[in-house]
Amino acid sequence: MTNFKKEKLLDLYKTAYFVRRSEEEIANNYRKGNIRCPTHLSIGQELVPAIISLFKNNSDLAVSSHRSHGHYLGKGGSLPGLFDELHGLETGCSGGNGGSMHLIDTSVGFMGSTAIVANTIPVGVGLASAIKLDRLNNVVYIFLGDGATEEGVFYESIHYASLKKLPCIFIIENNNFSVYTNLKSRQNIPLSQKIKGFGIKYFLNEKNNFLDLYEKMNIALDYSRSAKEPAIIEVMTHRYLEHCGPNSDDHLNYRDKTFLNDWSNLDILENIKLELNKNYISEHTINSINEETDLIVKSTFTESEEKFLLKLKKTK
Ligand SMILES: Cc1ncc(C[n+]2csc(CCOP(=O)(O)OP(=O)(O)O)c2C)c(N)n1
Ligand SMILES: [Mg+2]
Repeated sequence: MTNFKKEKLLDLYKTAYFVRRSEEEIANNYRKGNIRCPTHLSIGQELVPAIISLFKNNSDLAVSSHRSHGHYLGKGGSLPGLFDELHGLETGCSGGNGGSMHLIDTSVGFMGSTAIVANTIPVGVGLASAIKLDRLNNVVYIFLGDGATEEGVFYESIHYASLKKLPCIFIIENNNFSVYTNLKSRQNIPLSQKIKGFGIKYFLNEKNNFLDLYEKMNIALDYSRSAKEPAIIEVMTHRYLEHCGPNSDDHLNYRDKTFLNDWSNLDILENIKLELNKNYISEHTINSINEETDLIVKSTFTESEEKFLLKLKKTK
């Protein structure tokens, strides 16, 4: 753990802040109408992307779903590629044809995200199968939400991965909601209990505890890589904004006040900052990281937007 603190804490903060600022930039500019695709932001859910970035290995693969900006960036996906994709430009990571829910950057092993809930889960299992057949030493991250575990294909996929001993890690970001419906109204038995029957190693992470997730990710990765076995990590998390779009929808009251307060006290950036302070990393250092990141994110977005406006002018 001490090693983690010394070597990784700043990197963890940098990625978490970078992912948050990138999505805030999207939210702040969305109302202009230049981004014309539905956009599911993961502001508040930066823990998983930040942890993933600490295990950077472009030969490890990843797939994701509709809320995938963080996973794409955490895996090292190109920021101009993301912003250009949102603006529908040919220079976007999917050639401008896919928008926010169809991201890809194979140069860093991010093999794609799609809009159909649970759609990429079996694709990830297929990739893990190919890795095993090719006798490679890599793993596949399969990112999904709690809602996706209600699709039959999730159970088929974990069954197949367990049966065939495939090197993949299912990372379930459980934000307790599928659009407006909470987990209790949708599932009668805890996910962990259902998973038990499939004989897959299962880990739970709660309360944005990044040290705990780092440790569990390490164990899961070592295990999956060496034993060629799947693992599941369920990460309790929280999205700050509406299901789809740049606004808060807390006034709709589908998430009760205590739930919202509990999570706002667990903000991942604030959590990491507390740990940075404990490790005598100064406010000045943190501010410099923030300023440098703000500059990169803002200038990359502006550049992308200008390209979009120029294209719009030409087509008029
Ligand atoms: C097969 C399918 N059913 C329904 C939808 C509509 N839909 C889009 S996102 C979503 C909720 C998914 O919840 P979850 O997997 O928990 O992800 P979260 O949005 O919470 O990140 C639904 C129902 C869809 N895109 N695909
Ligand atoms: Mg959810």
